[in-house]
Amino acid sequence: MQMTLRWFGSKHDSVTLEQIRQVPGVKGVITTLYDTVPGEAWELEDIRALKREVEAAGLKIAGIESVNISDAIKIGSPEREEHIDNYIKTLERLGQEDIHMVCYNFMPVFDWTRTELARKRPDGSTVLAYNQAAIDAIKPEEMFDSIKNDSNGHVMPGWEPERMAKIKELFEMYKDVDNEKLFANLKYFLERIMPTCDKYDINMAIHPDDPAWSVFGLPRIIINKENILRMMKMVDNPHNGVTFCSGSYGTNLENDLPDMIRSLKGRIHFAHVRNLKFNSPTDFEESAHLSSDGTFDMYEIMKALYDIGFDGPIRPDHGRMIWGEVALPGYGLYDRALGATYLNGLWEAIEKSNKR
Ligand code: CS2
Ligand code: MN
Repeated sequence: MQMTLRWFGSKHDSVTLEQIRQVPGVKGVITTLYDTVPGEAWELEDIRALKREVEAAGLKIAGIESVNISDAIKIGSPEREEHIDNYIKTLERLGQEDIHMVCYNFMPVFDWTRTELARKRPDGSTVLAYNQAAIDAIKPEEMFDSIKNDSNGHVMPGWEPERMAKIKELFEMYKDVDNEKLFANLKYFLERIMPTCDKYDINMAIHPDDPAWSVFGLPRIIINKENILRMMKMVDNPHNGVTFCSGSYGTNLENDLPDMIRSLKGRIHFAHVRNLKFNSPTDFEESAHLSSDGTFDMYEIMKALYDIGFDGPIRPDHGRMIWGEVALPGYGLYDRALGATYLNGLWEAIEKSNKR
C-alpha cells in the first residue's frame, strides 16, 4: 500500500504540502482540481500545473479524488453523452500525465451527509457526527445552511453554495430515478469509459454512499456487499473497482468490513480507513482511528487489505479536530497524521508477522 493524505489545493486547504511531506511514510497526496464543474473536461495545462506544484514539494499525485460525475450522467438525461465525452477527455489527459487512479461517487444530489460537523467529545476534541433523528426532523435545503454555518468558513466539497440554489430542481430531476435506474445509468457510464481506462491503465474507484442508506428518499446503491459485487459483475473489467471506505460502509453495522474487503480482491484500487464510534445504530461519531476509541477492529481491516495483496493508495479519512487546529472539518493535519502513523504501524506489524 502507499500511504497518502488528501490535499485540497493551496487555494482551499489550511494544510500545506510541506507539512504533509513531514508525516512519516507519506509520499503522495490525493487531490483534485477544485475549480472544475462536473460535466466539463479538465484542461491538460491545469493538470500539469497541479502536478508540478505537488512534485515541487517532493510528493507525487497518487490519485484523484474526485473527478465528479454530473447529475445528467446519474439521471441519464440527454446531456449525458456530452458529459461522458468530456469525462473521457479528462481521463485521457490524466493518463497522459501518468495519473492512474480516479475516485468518484454516484450519490444523487448530496455527497456525504453528517448532521454535526463539530460534536464535542469528552476529551475536548470535535468530530463529525450523524444522527438519524436529526435528519428526519429537517428538510434537505436546511442541511446546506447547517453545513455552511459549521464549516469554519471553508466550502465543503459536495456542499457548494451553487448546488444549494438548485436544490429543489435537483430533487425534481431525480424523481423518476430509482435504484434500478441508477444502476443502469452507472453501467452505461462505465461501459463508455472502460476502453479509455484500458488504454491508459486507469483504475476507477467508486466511493460508497455515506451513510450507506437512502437519505431524504433519494436512491442509494453503493451501500453493501451484494450491491458492489453486482456492480463489479455488471461491468466485469479490473479497471472497474472501488474505493473501500471503512467509515462509509461501516455506517451500516450489518456490513462486515473485513469480509467485504476479502470479497473484493483485485478490485480495491483505493482505501479510506477510519473508525466510527456508535452510540446507537442510528447515532455515530467519527472517533480517532485507534480500534479502542471506536467500534471497528482496525487491525482486522488492515489485515484483510494485506491478505488480498492491496497495493494501491490508502489514506486516513476524516480526523478529529484537536490541539486547537482550525481547518476544514474532518481534514485537519494533526489527527490525520496520527491516523496515518497508526495505520502504518499496523501494516508494519502485519507485514513482519507474516514474513516470520
Ligand atoms: C469523502 C467523500 O470526505 C469524504 O467523506 O470520503 O466526500 C469522497 O471524497 C467522495 O464521495 C468521493 O467522490
Ligand atoms: Mn471516504
